[in-house]
Amino acid sequence: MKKIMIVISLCFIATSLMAQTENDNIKWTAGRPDGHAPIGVMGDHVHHKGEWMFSYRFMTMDMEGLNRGNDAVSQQAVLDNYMVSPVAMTMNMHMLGAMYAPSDRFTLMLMGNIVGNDMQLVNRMGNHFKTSSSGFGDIKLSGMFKVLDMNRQSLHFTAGVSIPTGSIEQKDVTPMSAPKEMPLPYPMQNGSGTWDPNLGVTYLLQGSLLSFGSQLNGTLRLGKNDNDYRFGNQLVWNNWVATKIARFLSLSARIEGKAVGKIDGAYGQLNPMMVTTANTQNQGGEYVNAAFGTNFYIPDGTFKNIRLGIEYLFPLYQDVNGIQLKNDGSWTFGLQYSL
Ligand SMILES: [Cu+2]
Repeated sequence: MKKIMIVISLCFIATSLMAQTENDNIKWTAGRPDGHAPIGVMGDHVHHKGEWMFSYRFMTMDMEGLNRGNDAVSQQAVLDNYMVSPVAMTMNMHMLGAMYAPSDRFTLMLMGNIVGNDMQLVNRMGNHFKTSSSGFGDIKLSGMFKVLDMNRQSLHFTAGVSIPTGSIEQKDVTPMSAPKEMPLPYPMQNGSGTWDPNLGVTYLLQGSLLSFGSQLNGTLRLGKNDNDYRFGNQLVWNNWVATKIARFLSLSARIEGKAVGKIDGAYGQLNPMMVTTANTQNQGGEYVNAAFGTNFYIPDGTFKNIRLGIEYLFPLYQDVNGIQLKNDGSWTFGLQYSL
């Protein structure tokens, strides 16, 4: 916790330094490498009337080892209560996005993804096995309303909905079900199965060399999906500082706080004693992550307005509900092109 407080204080010091850059009447601009947030942040900016933007992101996340709450727990302790224990998991996600601004005040955003999950597990006999799932995830449609744009500051509200296009019927063969397939646990599904509204607010501030952004985003899960459950609500708070070290290059640091609720309801086909991930009590938690990244931006010439972003995110603190795999860090690579 001490480490987290130090990093957060550093962010605030950086911010107050920036506040001292003179507040002339220049408007906030996307035309610099840190004019977009670190690539792991979504919906951080709006566009001018008539502008389009297309983006592609690849995210890969590793999880390994087990936590009960805030503390590490051994595989043996898990196998005392469950027939199977997760060992590690890798999640890969390809994300495609499009943005269009019908006016200076309003920007539309559409995001879709293809997700692939691989989980390694071990049973009480010590046999290791793997399960996999992949396919389209949920599609997210958002509208962004700019409410402030002056003195190098910008503020916009985001309202969106996640459309349940991702499958919640992912199955695979396990040693217990062979040769048949069985339904995979909650974290291995491609989508939420529910229509999830989300609301957000984003504040941006630019100095001559530094920039700062803060975004609060909440996702509500309403109703139940076809398998009689809904994932937990989610609240994410992101804060980032970036420094423009050249016309085409910036470096960024980010702190992310995240709270995810437990699953409500349960899928009757999953046995909660089989594996931790099939138990609705072992979902969600509180997380603080830190991330470092870089944005590369082409300000002019033939490839003007192409942007490349790379970001590495790692956990500072994770207090999970029940027993869950530990987040080990994730990489995001992205390409953005506006015209
Ligand atoms: Cu954009």
